[in-house]
Amino acid sequence: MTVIFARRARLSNGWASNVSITINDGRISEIIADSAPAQGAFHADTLLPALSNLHSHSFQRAMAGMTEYKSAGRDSFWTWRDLMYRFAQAIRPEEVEAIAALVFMEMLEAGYAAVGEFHYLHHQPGGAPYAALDELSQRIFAAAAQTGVGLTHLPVLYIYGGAGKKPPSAEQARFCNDVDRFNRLVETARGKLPLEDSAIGIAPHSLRATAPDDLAAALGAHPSGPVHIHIAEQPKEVDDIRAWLGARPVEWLLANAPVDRRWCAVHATHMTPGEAAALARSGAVAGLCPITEANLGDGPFIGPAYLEAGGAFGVGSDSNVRISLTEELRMLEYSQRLRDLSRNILTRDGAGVGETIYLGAARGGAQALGRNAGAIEAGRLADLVAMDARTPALCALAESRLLDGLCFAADDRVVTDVWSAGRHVVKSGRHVVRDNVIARYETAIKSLAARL
Ligand code: NGQ
Ligand code: ZN
Repeated sequence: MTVIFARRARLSNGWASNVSITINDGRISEIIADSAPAQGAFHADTLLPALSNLHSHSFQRAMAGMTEYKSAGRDSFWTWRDLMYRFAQAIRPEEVEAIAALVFMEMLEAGYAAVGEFHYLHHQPGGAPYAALDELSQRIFAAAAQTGVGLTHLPVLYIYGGAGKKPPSAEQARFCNDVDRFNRLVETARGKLPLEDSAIGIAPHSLRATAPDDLAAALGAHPSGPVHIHIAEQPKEVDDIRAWLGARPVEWLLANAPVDRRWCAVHATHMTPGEAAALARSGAVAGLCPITEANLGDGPFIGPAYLEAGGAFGVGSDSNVRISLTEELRMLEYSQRLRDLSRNILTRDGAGVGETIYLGAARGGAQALGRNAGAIEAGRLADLVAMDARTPALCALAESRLLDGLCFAADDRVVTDVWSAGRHVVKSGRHVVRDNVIARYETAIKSLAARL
């Protein structure tokens, strides 16, 4: 049993002072406001529900900074993808593990308690399976066990090279399975999840990389658990899907798949207002990755129409070019302001923007990961983050403005402690096995860089 005593905490019905929170078996068992600190309680300043990072390809962290130069006449998402595919060819299993451990550690230090790892590096270069079909899933599991991050593993179904059942390129071979082998991979990995609160879902990569019959077959084999899909990230994808299936991607998905609260529509960037309202009504979570979407030139999310319709959303760090919770949320709102030439877009009913997107992303991220978290409530997993609100960027703010200050005025250095399902993995701003994780990452990245 652990007890945290927080000077203040953001409970689901508002701010409370002098809050004692008891954690048993990874879950919050009791919350008492206006309490005195129990002996042996851990003292925190300001306690918040910790976010779930709903979309990550951890291996891409190791190529951060390697694609920020002109390679084509006009660089784009698609020219970045060529470089990324080449990079993905070189990675070995022990490197997958070391990179994922670094990424999970960085996420925890930024204030995330859990991650949805959208995992498509399955096989050897050229496409032959490893001796264990789920070898690379096991590497992700080892990294989650080492760092203590809450993991929702999302093995990816990747079959085709592009819309219209285009054959995969040689570089895509590492990603590919037919539906039968994919189902076997998921079931094998399911039996080996690393921590009690770990979960598994499925991720049809995109409408480009699957076809309607494969999508239906995979969904039929997995009637419960999270379903994540990349959708409508780039205008070319919208054009390709319309040419092939006769509808825009989100429009097609909503008409042809049983989209509901299990689903996470990753990006969902290029939607009409009608699609946005329909996606919101489906109950699915929009998986927004504002830093990566800016980095890759995807475009801004259609926030006003989606929020107006009451849509659920969460945030993910996708390519992991930069892992920062505060920057991710800030970029989400700033992308809206830059498009609309106005301020305070992602909020309704007079609540602050930072408060709206932080608490919304906490709930939506947990929903997308199939994780009973996202709010400080008895019975939920103890995914918690403590920040130091006495820091200069926050010390003058009223409680009602603290989350706005966190998103717009502060940075991740205000995070002091993080608990993932009650595991106290970040203390005084540092992950508890930080040095070890970094040493292993440095060894791995030097060996990998030498082969690029
Ligand atoms: C991915 N990235 O799965 O890593 C993709 C690129 C693809 C983003 N969509 C690969 N941001 O689209 O096939
Ligand atoms: Zn992605």
